[in-house]
Amino acid sequence: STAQIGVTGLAVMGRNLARNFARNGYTVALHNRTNARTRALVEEFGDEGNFVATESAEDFVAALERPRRLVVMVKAGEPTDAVIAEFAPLLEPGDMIIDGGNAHFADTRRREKELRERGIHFVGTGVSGGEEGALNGPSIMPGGSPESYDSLGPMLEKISAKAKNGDPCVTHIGPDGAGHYVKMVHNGIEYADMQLIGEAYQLLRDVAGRSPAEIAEIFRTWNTGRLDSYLIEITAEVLAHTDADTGKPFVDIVLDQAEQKGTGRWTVQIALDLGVPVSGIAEAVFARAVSGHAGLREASQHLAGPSPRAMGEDEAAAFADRVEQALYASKVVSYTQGFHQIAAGSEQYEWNIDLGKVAAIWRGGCIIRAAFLDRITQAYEAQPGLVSLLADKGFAEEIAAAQDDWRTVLTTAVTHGVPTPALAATLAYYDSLRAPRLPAALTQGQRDYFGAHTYHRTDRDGTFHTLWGGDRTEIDA
Ligand code: NBP
Repeated sequence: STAQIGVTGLAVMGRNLARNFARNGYTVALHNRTNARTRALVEEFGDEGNFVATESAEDFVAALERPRRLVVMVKAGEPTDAVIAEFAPLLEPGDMIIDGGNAHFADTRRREKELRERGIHFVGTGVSGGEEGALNGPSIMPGGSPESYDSLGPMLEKISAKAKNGDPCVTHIGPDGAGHYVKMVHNGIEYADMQLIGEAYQLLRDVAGRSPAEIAEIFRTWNTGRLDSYLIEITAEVLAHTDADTGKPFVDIVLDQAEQKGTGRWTVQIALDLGVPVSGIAEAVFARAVSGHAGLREASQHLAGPSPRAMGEDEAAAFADRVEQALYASKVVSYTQGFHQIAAGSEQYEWNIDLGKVAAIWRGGCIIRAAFLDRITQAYEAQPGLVSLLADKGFAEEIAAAQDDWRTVLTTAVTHGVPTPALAATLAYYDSLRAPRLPAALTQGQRDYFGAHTYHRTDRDGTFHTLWGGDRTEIDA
């Protein structure tokens, strides 16, 4: 038993993670259901480090030094349970199973509990950064017991991405499902980011009349400022790309039906259960759904829209600047909503998640890495009990400076008939929080009228009902 870590499941993610461990000096035991994958890895990359290729579960487990650290990178869902069922009987108390797949945190909670009862640490771990990240340094979000992090943390810190200041992009998120939960919300925020960028693109295209190549340049400029992020960077690359077959902009030859694997949908489903308004993320998930309803869209081509309006050159240039303001403000709001969801999950499941640390480990490696995450960390460090990112003075001031443009962009979008669901939902959230009074008072009145659901008053304590069907006197309920 010579290997400090083992990886089973050697498709793109597992194979790159195994190589990453090996390149960092660890001896890595390898295993895959289909042995051909294991052999291929050793053949192609065996000279990158020390690998111990194994072809059975028993040999794999025997190759690992104790306490064993066994990383599972198989397809999430039933395959994960199958792998646990295969390996758990071969393990001993104190050993660790690290699930790096995109598991649902509820599954992780169940698996962690079952394995804990057998003395095995189950470390549900979010891994972000795609195959590139897995190889060169992902952002890593491990849950599970503090003891497991003591043993595993230093290794994860070594293979993880590093932020610009050198900090490793990994931290112990919290017990049982906390890591996979945070990874889920990370992906939800990623959906919102992508949708907001998509809406900004469409406004620049359809309202400001810019070509994809011109928009690529605009995004490149934005990427040098406060929007500096991986997603803005790759957006410029995609927009600048020309299709080799047709010579057309690549973005114009791709079918406009967005697919999804489910983590965005989970985020919204859980947000509904917890009562957390993540409207930016929800609109992003719905926008992908709308795009995929090809028949519905086809049948709607006759629906009326506004008369086309052309924008003068000066106006278009000024509009592009306004779109940057709107995109930034909406981005701040969607992160605000995502962090609210993490805080709510942390409270519900007693995870005690440090929100500032979550922002800090997203600064490198992951898909939503962005310069402004530093600001989020600073905001939570300055005020650990911060109720909302919008309550941070710095963010509030930035949005105050952006809001006129944000509103102009949305009224322009409406006038031109360009759909901007996520930009609009995030502004509506902002205005809802700001509003001194909400029509919820009327909602309560309606509920009391049709269902005697009662209401509270602003001027005195108690629960009340009005006799709507009678003389409309108010009674204590
Ligand atoms: P896949 O999700 O495509 O899974 C393929 C692997 O699962 C293969 O090693 C396969 O073995 C194994 N497997 C399956 Br399928 N059923 C199995 C079973 N019943 N027992 C044992 N092994 C089984 O691989 P991936 O794209 O590398 O992703 C791995 C995990 O990482 C997933 O959970 C994914 O959601 C997550 N993730 C992926 C990304 C990404 O960018 N792709 C990013 C972050 C996280 P075989 O070779 O014998 O078929």
